[in-house]
Amino acid sequence: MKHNQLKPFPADFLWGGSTSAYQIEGAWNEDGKGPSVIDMAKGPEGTTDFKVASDHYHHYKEDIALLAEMGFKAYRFSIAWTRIYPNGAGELNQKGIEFYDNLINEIESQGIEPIVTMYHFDLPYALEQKGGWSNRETIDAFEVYAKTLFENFGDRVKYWLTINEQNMMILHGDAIGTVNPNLENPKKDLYQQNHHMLLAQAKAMSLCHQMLPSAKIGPAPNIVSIYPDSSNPEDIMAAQSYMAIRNWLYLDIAVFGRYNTTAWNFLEEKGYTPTILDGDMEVLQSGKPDFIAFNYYTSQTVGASKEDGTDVNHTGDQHITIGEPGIYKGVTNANLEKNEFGWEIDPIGFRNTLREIYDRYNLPLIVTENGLGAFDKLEEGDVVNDSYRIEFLRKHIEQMQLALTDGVEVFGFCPWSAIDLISTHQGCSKRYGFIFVNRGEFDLKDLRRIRKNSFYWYKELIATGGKSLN
Ligand code: BGP
Repeated sequence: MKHNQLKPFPADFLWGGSTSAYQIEGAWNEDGKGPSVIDMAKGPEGTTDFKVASDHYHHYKEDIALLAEMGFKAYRFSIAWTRIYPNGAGELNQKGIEFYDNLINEIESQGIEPIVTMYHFDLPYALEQKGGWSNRETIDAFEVYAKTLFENFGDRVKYWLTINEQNMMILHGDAIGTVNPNLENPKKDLYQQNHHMLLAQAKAMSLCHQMLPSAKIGPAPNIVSIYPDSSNPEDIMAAQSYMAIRNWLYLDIAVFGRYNTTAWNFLEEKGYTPTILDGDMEVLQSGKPDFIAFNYYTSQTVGASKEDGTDVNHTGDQHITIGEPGIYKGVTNANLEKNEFGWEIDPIGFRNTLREIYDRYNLPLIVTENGLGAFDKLEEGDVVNDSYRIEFLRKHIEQMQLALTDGVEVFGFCPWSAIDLISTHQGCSKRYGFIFVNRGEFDLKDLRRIRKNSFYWYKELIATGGKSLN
């Protein structure tokens, strides 16, 4: 759709950036922090672990000052559950409360709005040992943890995100570490975990509304447009099915409190349906989000399943396979360019995604991740010329403005990542930030913070409220 005139970004638009605790903080076992599943996992050969990361735990003042210099209106970060409850439940770690108290105060003192993710992949290891999300006790532990966060930080934090990319933890449990390969039916178990996470999320949303009437809370899945490989009706049906299984399953429950019909049918067909106890559906119906946060990197394309052993494909990211025999087959989209890591780049798909989510749920949207991972180079004179990142973000922000002009209510943009951090699967050489952190995979160097070219570009964009784009 063409527009004669673009709508400007609202004056109070939340321009910002995102990080997550395990990827940026380091200090993995300091001041009483317990281990998370991430701390106990073994990463791919040749890549660093998350023990020091960007050492934000010790550099947070300097880091927040740099975000303020860029003009950030909002900063999305996550709280490490294991800093607050080292064993996931039980004894509270006062030092953990203190760290986030200081961090939030620092963010606020710089006039930045804190947006807190309560759980970003780093489940306490102690809970994992008792079955993790397969065990309903984890729901109770999450509720207590949520209450503690609301009690301690609710006076300053107005925006809460429940669970980061729950759909990726379920769909790609092999890559993110939620799957238990020793079980007879690991996928069925994943959908049981999913059901429990959804209950935990609904309880946290209800609790937030009871305890903090002026705060807002929402889920933060990874939602992307799904294209059919061709106009063949079989391909179109495959895309619809994948859309339901990948996207709507998660958001329909969060917003409407019910399982999506196509997705439920898929679970039945495959023998993956979770056990639902009396009262569960009432809990799901009672917790409602105020907005939808979502992460978008790339669209995905699927065709009809061939059921010939070729359905499950690597369609870009080497760690993620797409395909479900009998339902859809992951394919490459020949219309799209790819980044250095094989991820397809699709800014128009970003506009499509914003429109699709808004049309379906009619809730305000905030983008909590979008960005380009690349092997940035530090040049002489502390220069990092990441023009490719500027290009990527420019194109996506242009499409976001078009979506806004289409009528989509989007109130913030927090790209990944505010500062360089450790990639979930590809170490610290795959960088996303506006700020370079001077370290190698195994050589910590001086961890100096260096402004990249994108830092100055984004600063200007924020200062002009997006006008410098045009
Ligand atoms: C999202 C996660 C982030 C981050 C990002 C980039 O799925 O929420 O934590 O890791 O993807 O992915 P990667 O680090 O694998 O490049």
